[in-house]
Amino acid sequence: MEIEKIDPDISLLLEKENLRQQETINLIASENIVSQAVLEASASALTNKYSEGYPQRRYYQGNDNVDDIEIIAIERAKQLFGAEHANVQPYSGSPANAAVYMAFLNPGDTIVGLNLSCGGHLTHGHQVNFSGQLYTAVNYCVDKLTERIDMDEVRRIALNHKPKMIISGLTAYPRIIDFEAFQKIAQEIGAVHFADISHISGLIAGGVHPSPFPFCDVAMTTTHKTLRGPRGAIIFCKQKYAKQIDRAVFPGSQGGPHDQITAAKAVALKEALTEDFKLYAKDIVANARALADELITRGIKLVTGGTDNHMIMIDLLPMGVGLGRPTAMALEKAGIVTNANTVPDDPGSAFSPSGIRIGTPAVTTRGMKTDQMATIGNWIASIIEDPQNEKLQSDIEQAVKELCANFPIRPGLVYN
Ligand code: DSN
Repeated sequence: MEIEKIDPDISLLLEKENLRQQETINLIASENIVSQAVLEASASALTNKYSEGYPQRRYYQGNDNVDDIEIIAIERAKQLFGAEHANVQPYSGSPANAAVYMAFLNPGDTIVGLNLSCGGHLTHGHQVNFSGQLYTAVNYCVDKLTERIDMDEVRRIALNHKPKMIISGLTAYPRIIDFEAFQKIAQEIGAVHFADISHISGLIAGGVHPSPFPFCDVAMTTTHKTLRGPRGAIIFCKQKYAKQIDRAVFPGSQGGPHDQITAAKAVALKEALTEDFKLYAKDIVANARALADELITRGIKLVTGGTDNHMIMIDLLPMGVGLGRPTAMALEKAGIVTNANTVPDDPGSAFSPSGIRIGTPAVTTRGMKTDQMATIGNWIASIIEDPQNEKLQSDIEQAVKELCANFPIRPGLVYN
C-alpha cells in the first residue's frame, strides 16, 4: 500500500487499529463496522471536490457526478424512512442538530429535551453545549421507579414552559420512544417536534423500532450507528420545512459537503434497503435481549430492567458510586470494549459515572448470535464481580481473541 511508503508511522497505527478491531469485542452502542463498499466510497476521489450548494445549484463547476450521487443519496434516504425531504450533507450529529435549531429557533427560545444523565444527548440542551447556552433548555428525566420516560411528566413540563421545540430522542436509553405521544404534546402547545433518531435509525429502517414518521416535523440521524454507514448525518423534514432546513445546513452552518461521505451514505442506504438489513436489525435486538437476560441472571442490575433496542445500561450503583470507568477499564483489559456512562440519578459525574453502556450493533455485524451473547454476558458479569482480578482478565482476553477469530471482520461484509 502507498501509505506504508509515504507515512510508515500512520500506516503502522492503522494496522494496529485493524488488529485491535479484529481481536476485541466492540460493545460500544454507537459504533458499528461498515462494509467494504462503504469504505471504498469514503476513500474515493470525491475527497478532492468542493460542491457548496445543492444539486444543480452549485457555486463551483465540475459537480455533475456529485449532483447525481447526492440525488441518489437523497432519494434512498427518503425511501428508506418514508420522509418527505432529506438533506444528506450534515457532517455529523452535533452540526446537524445545530442546523435543525437554527432552522426553527431564535437564540433564547425554549427547548425541551431528555436530560444527559437520563439518556439524552449533549446537544439536547446541556449547559456545557451550545444547545444549552444559545437556547433556554428545560430537561425532562425518567421516572424514578420505572426509569422510563414518563409522557405525563413530559406533557406537564411542556405545558409549563411552552417550548418552541420538543426533542424526542436518546443516546443512552434502552427503551422504545413513543413518537406519537411526543407529537400529541407538541401539537397541543404548537411546538416543533424534533426526533433525534441517531441511535435507533437502523432499527427503524429494519422495522424493529416504531418510526417517528409521520409524527415528527423534523428528524436527524447520524449515519454511523445502527444504520451502519460512514460517519455523518442526515436531516429529514416535512416538505414545508425543506427550504429552511437546507438553508440552515448550507450556507447557515456548513461549507462544502464531504462528497466522499455523501457517496458512502448512498451505499449504506442501499444496503439498508435490503431484506438482509431487516434480518440484521432483528438480530441486533435479539442479541441485546439475550445479553441483557444473561446479565440479569448473573444478578447485574440494568437500568429499566432490560432493553427494547440495541442498548443495555448497566447500573453499578448497587456496588458503589463512580465505578463505571474502572469497570470499563477492567473490561477493556479483557478485550471487551464499552463506555462508562451515567445512570439515572447518578451521584457520580459525567467523567466518573456509575454505569456502563453496551450495545450489540457491531458484534451483530460480525455475525454473532444469542449463544455468543450469553458467553459475553457471563464474561462481563465475572469481571464486574471481580474487577481487580488480572488473571481473570487475561484468561477472558484469550477467550475473546478465540471468539473473535471465529467471527472475523470481513472486508466484503454484507449481513446474511
Ligand atoms: N457519542 C455518541 C454516542 O456514543 O452516543 C453520541 O454523540
